Amino acid sequence: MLFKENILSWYETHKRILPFRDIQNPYYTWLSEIMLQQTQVDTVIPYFEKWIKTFPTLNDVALASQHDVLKQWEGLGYYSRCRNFHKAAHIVMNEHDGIIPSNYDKFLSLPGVGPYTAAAVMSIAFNKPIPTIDGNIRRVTSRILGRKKMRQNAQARIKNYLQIEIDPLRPGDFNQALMDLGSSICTPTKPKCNQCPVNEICIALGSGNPESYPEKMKKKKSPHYNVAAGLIWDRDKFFIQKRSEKSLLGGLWEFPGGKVEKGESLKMALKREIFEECKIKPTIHRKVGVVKHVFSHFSIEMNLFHCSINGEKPKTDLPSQWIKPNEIAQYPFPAANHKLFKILDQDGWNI
Ligand code: DGT
Repeated sequence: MLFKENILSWYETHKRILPFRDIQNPYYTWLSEIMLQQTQVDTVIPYFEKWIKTFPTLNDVALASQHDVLKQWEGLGYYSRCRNFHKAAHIVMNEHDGIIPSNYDKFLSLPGVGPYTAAAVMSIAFNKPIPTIDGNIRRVTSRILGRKKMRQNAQARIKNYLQIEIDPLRPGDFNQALMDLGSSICTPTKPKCNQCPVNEICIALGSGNPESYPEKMKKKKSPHYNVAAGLIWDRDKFFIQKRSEKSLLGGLWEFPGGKVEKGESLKMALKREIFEECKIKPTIHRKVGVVKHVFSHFSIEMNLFHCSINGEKPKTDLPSQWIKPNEIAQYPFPAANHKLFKILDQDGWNI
């Protein structure tokens, strides 16, 4: 049975129609691959479409401010992807005459580009026979080869197999066919093996229990933090600051606050955090609300309190602003803050 022929002819009739596919534009391919890291296709599509309307070329990305690119990325999460893409756009404009490198190593050296993204862009946009190995493709191949344990030698075996099988004339289609096969047929649970174009050679299917391939890794329990933050008012404006570039959610705007430490009440933590960050002791009023948000490695419960200043002005090392509620749309905020804005819109913004 001809593996690549079957995979490619299945792709012809079953491929997902996506706005960044079948368009020879390396900028689109690169952007979509970055957006698709840790994010589902359905979530990415509207962001991708809005982004390319705002920034039709990579040069438009390079010319935009970090604030403006983060505003377009707002809600998509993992914001370092956006900051790195922005930095990489500058490098392409300044050091590569505005041309996205078609050399694997040169492209790999750009910020935010790892081996997976480099392989995807090289194969899809530049027709280079480099296999991509993401979670879907690893699962498909481990089943075909009957590799249950994902030890280093199994990973190497997968890579070798794909390197041999990849179609040198249509490497991008080959990689995308395997991605689509993994997401629609060779799914983690209940794979639809009777519809699979390569079921005849699948060792995992032959074993009678394809779902058990590859062996699932035990997930570490992720920590949960209680966070207290302050909506600090001075008349009709409240205080926001920009999170430091190096922190999680870097470059987004936030309310002063932070994690509750052991033995602290929410209000004690809030007082401490505001004093540490802004050197003021505001009066804490009623709670606006509490919202939950799950990140990749931990989750938070964020408690927001109305606060008012007592004649003191916050002193912070971070860029800061006093804004009115109707100005929030001008700033990129984390998703948890948007959940709190919804509560404020419903219950009223006044203390
Ligand atoms: P540390 O000690 O560096 O781990 O951090 P903390 O405890 O000073 O605080 P921070 O700000 O890193 O932790 C708060 C978490 O809540 C963090 O994951 C970001 C998230 N978050 C989302 N929206 C906001 C906000 O408006 N204000 C604050 N402070 N945190 C926010």
